[in-house]
Amino acid sequence: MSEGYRLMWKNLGLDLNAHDVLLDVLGKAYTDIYLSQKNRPEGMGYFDFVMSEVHGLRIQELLDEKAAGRKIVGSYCVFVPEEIVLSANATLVGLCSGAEFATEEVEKILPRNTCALIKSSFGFKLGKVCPYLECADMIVGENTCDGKKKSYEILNELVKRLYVMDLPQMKSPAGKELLKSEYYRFKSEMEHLTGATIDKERLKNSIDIVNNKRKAIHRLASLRKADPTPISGLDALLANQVFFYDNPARFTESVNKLCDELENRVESKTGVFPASAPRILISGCPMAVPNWKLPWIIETSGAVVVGEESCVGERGTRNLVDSTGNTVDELINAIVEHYFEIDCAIFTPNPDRIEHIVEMVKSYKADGVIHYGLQFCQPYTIESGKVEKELQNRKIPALRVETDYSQTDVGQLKTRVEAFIEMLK
Ligand code: BJ8
Repeated sequence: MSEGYRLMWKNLGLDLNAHDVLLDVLGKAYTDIYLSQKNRPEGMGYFDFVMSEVHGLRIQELLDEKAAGRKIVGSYCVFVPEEIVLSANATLVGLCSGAEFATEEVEKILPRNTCALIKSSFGFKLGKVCPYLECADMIVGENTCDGKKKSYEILNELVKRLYVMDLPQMKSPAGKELLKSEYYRFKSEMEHLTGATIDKERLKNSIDIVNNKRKAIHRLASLRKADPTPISGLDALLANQVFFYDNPARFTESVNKLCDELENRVESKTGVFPASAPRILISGCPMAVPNWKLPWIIETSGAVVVGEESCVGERGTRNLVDSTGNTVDELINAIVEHYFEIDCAIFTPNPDRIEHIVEMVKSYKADGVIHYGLQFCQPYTIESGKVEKELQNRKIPALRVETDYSQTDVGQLKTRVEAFIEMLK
């Protein structure tokens, strides 16, 4: 990445030496995992560029937005509605939590048996290596799992402005009411942060912008149903990860351009893997940048990932928000309806998620499901037993894996994944 960015990083308060180490590791991982893939669509060139500039040009853009009076809001969860952020004249960015960093420091303030995602978010803060975190005017936390909600009490002491959103735990009428009142509270907070008034027009416009991103991602997902699939699971995951960082309009345009190319590939039956490659659906915890471990293991073991039942994937994007409402309240209701359908494992009970997994197996013609649980993630690892049982009942092969962000278990995981793929063949 260009030397010219060093001053920008320094002004943001990053630890330049630690940041150099992070960029080195990231760059090498990207080269080994992404650039070594064969027969990639040309449209992935855009995403390669985004990744090469993820701490450079994109940060410069955000700082330019700030200089022009826009606010930057960071979040860790798909329950934070981008529609409300955009309509307050602010930009939402997902905060990195997909790599280990400063683990020793983190474990001084969080228990060792905390999931890798939470530890990672703290590691990026304590290690001073995340320019997104440092340029955010406000960070939004959410009361989802216990690990997150308790750790936000500590994060609150480390960042300048943390706002915590309460979230329901049950899909009941009272749960929906809570979500609605929390989205109204968030709307007021955003208005207070930016000085903007969120009216009907602004909301409608923002709903359309975010829906367009989702429509492009739906188009990409649907092209992966083809056999052979025209794009690797790794590349499709990257597009889903960039969803959280990029300028929304540019992202939509780039994904649609990629899809134009993929349509031609589907027509000519050009695939990245042979048609006989077993098709895998990944289900479970979200995979934030640069967490590519499991899909990389799967796709270097002779199978292809055709879908992700995940918040960085279909769980977060599958439905659109109805933008036909005529009042702010009707539009907020539509936003609530949309987000209330997210079947995160923090909900109890959570039967819709299992139905969604089964529906995805059918529509993506998956041969098997690999359930991905992060170690110490109680919601997903506990729910994985139910998921596995239900899949067995329906004669869908399933493998449960539990892992973290380290590389120490790669060999062991690969052996299990290879055996599963052999069985599918
Ligand atoms: S809506 S999945 S993005 S909460 S892995 S931190 S659950 S212990 S990430 Fe999530 Fe929102 Fe739900 Fe999606 Fe806790 Fe589990 Fe860690 Fe997790």
